[in-house]
Amino acid sequence: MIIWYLCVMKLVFATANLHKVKEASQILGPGFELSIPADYGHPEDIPETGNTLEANSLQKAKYVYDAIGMDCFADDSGLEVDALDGAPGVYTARYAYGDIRFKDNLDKLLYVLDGQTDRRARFHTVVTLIIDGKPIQFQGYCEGSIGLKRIGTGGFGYDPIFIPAEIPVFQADGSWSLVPNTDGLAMAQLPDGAKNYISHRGRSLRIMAEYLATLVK
Ligand code: ITT
Repeated sequence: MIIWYLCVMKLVFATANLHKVKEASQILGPGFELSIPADYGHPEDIPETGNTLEANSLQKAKYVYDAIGMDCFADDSGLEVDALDGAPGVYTARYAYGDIRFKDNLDKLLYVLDGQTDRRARFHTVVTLIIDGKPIQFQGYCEGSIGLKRIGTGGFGYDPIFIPAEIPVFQADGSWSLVPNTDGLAMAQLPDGAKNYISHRGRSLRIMAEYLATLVK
């Protein structure tokens, strides 16, 4: 059931990643009240055993809907690198797992791309929304490339080595416009609002919000 209370929509975000929760709250704004499975006594890692972002996103959302019984959504995200035929993709969170040569995922990706001139890549998010038990998916992409080293301290995950192709510039009228990222700024150098405007998560969640708005008209 869609619950409106003082025009606020309550949704459980099926994640244990608090960076995602912070971004989703900023992206969706005050019309949404987000909670997480840990708020309902489910702090465990939600299983992700699929071979695609779509499958894992659906698995996470269904797990939480079955456990908690509230309208919810999940976000499964991956970094798709052209020179690696789309890897690490669905394995982005575990890219360096078990490989003792690398201290973390970014370290491994920089190593694997050493000397590679084609560094094109994109972040891809699949959001699965479950309302009244019915799932629907939304896609979001952010095109860019993999930098040569880590830059910046904002965002999370791969943001210090992801160079978005376009960045938003704040206009005097309060809107954003997109311009080519000629300075090669990393995602981790952008303010939160700028990242959310161009990010895979921002794009997919805004489409979800538009869809939800159609349900309550
Ligand atoms: P949940 O499954 O609990 O939501 P997670 O961190 O495991 O959290 P994913 O399975 O979607 O999330 O894995 C996504 C991986 O991609 C993970 O390594 C993240 O650090 C990275 N990632 C996702 N979104 C990102 C973003 O906006 N910026 C940088 N890295 C991101």
